[in-house]
Amino acid sequence: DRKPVSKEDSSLETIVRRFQDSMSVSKRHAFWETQPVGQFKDVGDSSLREGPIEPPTPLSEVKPEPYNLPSPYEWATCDMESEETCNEVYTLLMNNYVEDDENMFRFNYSKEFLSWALRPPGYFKSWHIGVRAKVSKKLVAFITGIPARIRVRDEVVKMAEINFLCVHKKLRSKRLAPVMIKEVTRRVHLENIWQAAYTAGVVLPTPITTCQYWHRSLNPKKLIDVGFSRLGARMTMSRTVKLYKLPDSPVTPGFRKMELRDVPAVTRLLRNYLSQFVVAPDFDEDDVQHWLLPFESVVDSYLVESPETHEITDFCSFYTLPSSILGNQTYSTLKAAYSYYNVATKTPLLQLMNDALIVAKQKDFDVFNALDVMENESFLKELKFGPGDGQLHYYLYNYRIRNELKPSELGLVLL
Ligand code: MYA
Repeated sequence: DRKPVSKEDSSLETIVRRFQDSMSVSKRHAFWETQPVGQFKDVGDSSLREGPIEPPTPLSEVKPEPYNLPSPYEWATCDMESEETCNEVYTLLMNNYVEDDENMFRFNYSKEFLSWALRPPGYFKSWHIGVRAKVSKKLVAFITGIPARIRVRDEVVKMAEINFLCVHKKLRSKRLAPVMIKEVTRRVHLENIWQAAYTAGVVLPTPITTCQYWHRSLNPKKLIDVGFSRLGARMTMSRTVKLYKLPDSPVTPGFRKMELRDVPAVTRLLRNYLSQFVVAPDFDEDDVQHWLLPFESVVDSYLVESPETHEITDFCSFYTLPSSILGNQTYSTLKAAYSYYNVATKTPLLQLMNDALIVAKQKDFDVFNALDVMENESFLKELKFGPGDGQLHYYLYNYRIRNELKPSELGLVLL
């Protein structure tokens, strides 16, 4: 029931889980069957039109009061500008958020990351929803939305991006998640927004596409020591270290860190690039400044400025998302970089991404992760990424897509 902390794929468990996933279309979903999402029974029904599944209702018909929680709990809007609240959210997620299938790693989003991810231009505080124990006031569950404009084919749709759904381990399987999803839906509706986008590691009705994580070792010795990867067949540690060696610094002339003055050029480059995908964000300059301007230990962005014309021709970015290593004597954290948005118009994408790997290595990341979205397939194998055991399913709420998309038709990366 999660978004995967993917690690290198080498196990029978993966085959078993894939099989179970493939059978899960026949599973009943008491909650999801009541929601305006593509239902499994409708897969392949070409009489259904693309677009909103339900029309918006008048705002006066949106339930004005919150949904009921079990009586020991109460709703709490989380002020992510408050350091204290940010700490509470951080701690809940650090101890209870997404783990890999074998419970070896757990996402450990930093406070700075959470504060950045939840406060983009035009964000709503009311969409940062906590559940507290009434007596102790302890934060026991969380779900968030942020506003986004997402283009589906030639339609730009106002949506909420839903993320950080988390229920404390001791409160699992009590049907709290459906109440939280209904409550965030209600609060999104109150802002006159009727669609949402989200990702999950679990199969629900019905993914618009299913992507795979790929991993590029930067610090193979540590990755092997902590069980993230395994020594390949007929490989020694020293051959492995040599295999993943990278140059000390980027090779592309004019490769440099993005700066504030680059926002207009990067916006143009990115908008033009993303226009080719079926589903992609509709970024303006404010969005680019928020999401892509480098922010220490949160997001890194580089570009290529032509040494002759000073034109910005290429761009690459990644975000920082460490995972806690559960129960290792030597190491407590896996430092992971996640490929974000990349655009190559002049430099070959392969070379650009190799430079991204080089700077990630310089910054001491252990691994560089990427999904097979956009044009990523074109560099994964050549740059020595290996397939992960984690799948990531993408979903839209109250918006039907007629046929499943290929990962390469998707231009959206959610954090
Ligand atoms: S994905 C990350 C999710 N978080 C984790 O994996 C962290 C670790 N796990 C947990 O904290 C809990 O296991 C969670 C479930 C909270 C996930 N997305 O309360 P329950 C359905 C959607 O008894 P619990 C992310 O953050 C499940 O199929 N539904 O279960 C994006 C079942 O329904 P049904 C999920 O294990 C979130 C019901 O919940 C997920 O205690 C997008 C069981 O509830 C999941 N990841 O708690 C949310 N996992 O019977 C949707 C389970 O029908 C947003 N379930 O199968 C939709 C758009 C809303 C806005 C609309 C605006 C217009």
